[in-house]
Amino acid sequence: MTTEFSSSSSSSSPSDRRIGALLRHLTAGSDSDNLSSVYASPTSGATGGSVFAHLVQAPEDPILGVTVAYNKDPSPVKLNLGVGAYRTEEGKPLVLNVVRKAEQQLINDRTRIKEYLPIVGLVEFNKLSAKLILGADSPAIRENRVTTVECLSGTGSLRVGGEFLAKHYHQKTIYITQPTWGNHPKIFTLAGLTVKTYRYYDPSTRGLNFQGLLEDLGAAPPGSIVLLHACAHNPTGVDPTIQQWEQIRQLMRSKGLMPFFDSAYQGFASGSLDTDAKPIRMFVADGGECLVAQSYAKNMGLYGERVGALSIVCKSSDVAGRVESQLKLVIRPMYSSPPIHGASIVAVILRDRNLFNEWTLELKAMADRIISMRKQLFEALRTRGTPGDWSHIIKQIGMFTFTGLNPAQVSYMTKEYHIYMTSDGRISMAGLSSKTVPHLADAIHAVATKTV
Ligand code: PLA
Repeated sequence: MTTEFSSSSSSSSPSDRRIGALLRHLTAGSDSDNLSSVYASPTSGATGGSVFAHLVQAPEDPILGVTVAYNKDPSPVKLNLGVGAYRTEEGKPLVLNVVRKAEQQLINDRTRIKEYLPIVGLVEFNKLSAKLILGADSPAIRENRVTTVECLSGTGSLRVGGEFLAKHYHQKTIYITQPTWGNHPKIFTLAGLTVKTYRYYDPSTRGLNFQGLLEDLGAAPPGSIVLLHACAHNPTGVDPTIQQWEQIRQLMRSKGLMPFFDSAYQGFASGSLDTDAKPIRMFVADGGECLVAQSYAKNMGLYGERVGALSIVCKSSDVAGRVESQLKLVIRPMYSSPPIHGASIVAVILRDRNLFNEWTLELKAMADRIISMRKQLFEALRTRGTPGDWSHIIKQIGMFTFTGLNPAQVSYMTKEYHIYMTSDGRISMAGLSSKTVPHLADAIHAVATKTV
């Protein structure tokens, strides 16, 4: 190494320069050695193994990996019921008409620019998002004690909220439902929280384990964070009734537990935006604090636009202002500021009464189609005389049915029928159509009548 003796520095003394020259002369023969040692260094191109050679191949994501496998299957009858993405009766992805109109408006507006948004995102979008989830007449909004930041869809909103809590909230444990969306534990662990579960689903009734839920939340240390699926629980499709929500609220408030709502399916469960937001509004109405992560992926079909919002309802506008200032410190080093296009589409639709009404109709049509798929699948199994009680297909709500099929049955259906779903037996009803129901029913009938 000669760099320490470099004589190129203009500040070096004549004697330094002489020593440098002498050293270069003495080591002249090793110049090429120097070069080869550069080439052989761990990150150089020529020789040697990769510095990443020790890595093992990571498994595909349990949900998104289903689509990867589906895409590789050449079968003409293949069916993807893995990821929760809406399909039309023709099995095609859907861009809502109202979204097309909003985009046209945006394109026609020549004054629109592509500057960075502020760290908190599009301010009008944030206001409208808070109104959509909390209700236009929400006292919390009126009293200016809600802070809302635009985030990268539901996932980004959960992550930002998680990191904010890990940094600033006194309790670092978050309780999530057993089972839950597979990404929840990863998001919150990486955000710096400790993840624990509370009982939620009872496999024997394929319904809610309400007693277990109350016991587990009742035993959680005071102040713990509790993740609640606002509606259309993923993966089970089982939601508490409004009376049960009220009991959950009372219990949580009495123990000072912090509600963190994940609202990924507003409008998809019942077809009504207001009905699906009710549990959240019950918690906000009592004057207490909570967090809400919203996604527009499903209800506006804006999956790839990655548009969502995190709202934190506080006790006073003063606190809300300081919370927002700290949220900015979480966001800035993470992705600096959110994207502009998706949020602009949402703002155009939410601010215009006609477009808003049109959206609610399209949303209802999607929810209704899913409900009709439930009925058709249930009927198809009944006419086949498939053994077992399949009534949960019509009782469960939202995008998914938690069939009760086990991993072996699922893999049999994939191998023999080219039907793709997550290994826990969850099927996306939104991926089904009248044409594909018989194929799915045949597959379920087959696995239910033979030992796989
Ligand atoms: N929360 C829940 C409960 C979800 O089911 C999903 C998406 C999200 C948040 C995040 O969605 P977003 O970031 O796209 O807004 N769950 C899907 C897709 C639909 C996925 O796994 O990413 C699912 O198939 O479960």
